Amino acid sequence: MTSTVPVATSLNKFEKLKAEKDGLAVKTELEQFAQLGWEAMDETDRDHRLKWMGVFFRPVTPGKFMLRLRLPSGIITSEQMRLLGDVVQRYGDDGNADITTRQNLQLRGIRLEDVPAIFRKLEQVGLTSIQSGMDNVRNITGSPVAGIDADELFDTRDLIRQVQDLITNKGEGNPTFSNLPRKFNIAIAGCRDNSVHAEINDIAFIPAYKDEVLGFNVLVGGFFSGKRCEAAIPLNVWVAPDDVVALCEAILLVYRDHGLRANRQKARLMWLIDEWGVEKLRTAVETQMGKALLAAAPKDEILWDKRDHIGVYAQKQPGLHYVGLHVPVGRLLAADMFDLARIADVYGSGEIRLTVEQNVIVPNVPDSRLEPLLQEPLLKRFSTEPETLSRSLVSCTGSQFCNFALIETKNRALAMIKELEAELDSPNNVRIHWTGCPNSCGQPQVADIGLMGTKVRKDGKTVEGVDIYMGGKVGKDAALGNCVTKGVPCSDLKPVLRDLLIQHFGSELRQEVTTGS
Ligand code: SRM
Ligand code: SF4
Repeated sequence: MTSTVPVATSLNKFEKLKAEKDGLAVKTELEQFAQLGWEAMDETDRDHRLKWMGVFFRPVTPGKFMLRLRLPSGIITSEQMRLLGDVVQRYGDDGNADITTRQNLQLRGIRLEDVPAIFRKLEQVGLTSIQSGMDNVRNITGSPVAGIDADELFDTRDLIRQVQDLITNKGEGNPTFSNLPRKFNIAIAGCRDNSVHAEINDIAFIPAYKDEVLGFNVLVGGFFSGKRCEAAIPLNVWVAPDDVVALCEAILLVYRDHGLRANRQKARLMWLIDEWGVEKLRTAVETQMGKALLAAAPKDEILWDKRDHIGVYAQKQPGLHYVGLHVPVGRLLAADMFDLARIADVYGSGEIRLTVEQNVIVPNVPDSRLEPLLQEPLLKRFSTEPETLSRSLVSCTGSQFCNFALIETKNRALAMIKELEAELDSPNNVRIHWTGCPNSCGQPQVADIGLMGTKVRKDGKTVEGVDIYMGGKVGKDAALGNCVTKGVPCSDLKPVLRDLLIQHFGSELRQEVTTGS
């Protein structure tokens, strides 16, 4: 089945480039691009269509591409991690990897001439990066402790894998879903704490009982963009687990064929819901599925605050534990990747999990292996007991690699948190999220304190600054935060954050700061 995208009379730049040649077409041209080199190849293929393969041209570091993988549920094996470590190690100081806010990995420093060989290796270890950028479905998120959580309601791993296999044709590429009106996010939660941020996905499944059968209530239309941010709303549908894949397929087909395409700023699913109303979307989805859907269950099973999974926790399997490590702003070097792979092999079952907070979990650690694991030198940097402010720090890529960025984020976030921790005693975890521009990849609207990059005027000059968001609530009754202060120059930010932490989050000035000693 191929796309039946309606022909618009005047197409925007992106609809035009997709109509001229499907993004997936570049899959068969990679060898040719590798021989031509990034400077000589067609610019539209380089800057846009390569993203259908997960290969992102970076204008900030021309010639050094970013590779975005797909890791359903954020699960990766030690073998896969080692291979990715090999890839980034090859690029020396240019190479590293970032854990993303969708439980995924992005590799940096990639040379185009190496892409065909890298793809052959990815395939050998069962990894794919296909359809991870542009107008495709992004990495599908799920509980990072699915299958091992002592309190989980439903192990979502297999469902999430099935949805990815549908969308990508088991990693081969699927033209049925490669020309959506815009990007698309799906999350499936089987846990009690909404660890997927269901509310900010275009489709989210959250656990709910109907007539004593465990299935999912369905939310739709959540998204962030520079123009508008909305939490997902109920579709008024409950599905049994067996219908999850078919429902995803039906919603995607309805969105593909009816989603708005004229203006890219108004193309996400919520804009179609605005135009149609949620009832019409529901009817169209039923027609697509060829069957009536049940109404949503009156209540869902998200009952807890969101956990961050950092530390040591007993698994549902007796005698086994998962160990959550804090990875500062999600940045990994090749050596860290090798070390994580070794640790997973030596102490666990060779599996590693990633979280939407850009951290790592090592599952399946037996009682007897816990102590030696906690003594590993890597845990001095990737701690199981980080300080309260560092613990919940999240940051998007920022200007180091992203050309949309209005400010530097990751390095600044780390430096700022260290300075604040030196000045403050902070008894509570405070979720501070940095994002380099209004696209909100760092999700400032879900944070206790969200910092969104902007440009501001200071002393007659344009400098880097932030808009401050507060009030994001996660877990049960999740709600988006709002902008409370606009345009704070980054050079003036520390005292502003210090005051917010003292006034709202129970932090106190350390004695040595108050006495000046
Ligand atoms: Fe994002 C575009 C990075 C999660 C909203 N995002 C980009 C690009 C591809 C822009 C570019 O080409 O430079 C960034 C790549 C920079 C780089 O070199 O790393 C980028 N987004 C990221 C990541 C890596 C942030 C991070 O540091 O973790 C996340 C990758 C997730 C993944 O594994 O696939 C990432 N982006 C998000 C999220 C959060 C989420 O999904 O929970 C959002 C908000 C939620 C949403 O999409 O509704 C998000 N990214 C955007 C947008 C705004 C979309 C819109 O509808 O307008 C853009 C711009 C666009 O698509 O036009 C964007
Ligand atoms: Fe880039 Fe902006 Fe997304 Fe940060 S929020 S990664 S700066 S697009």
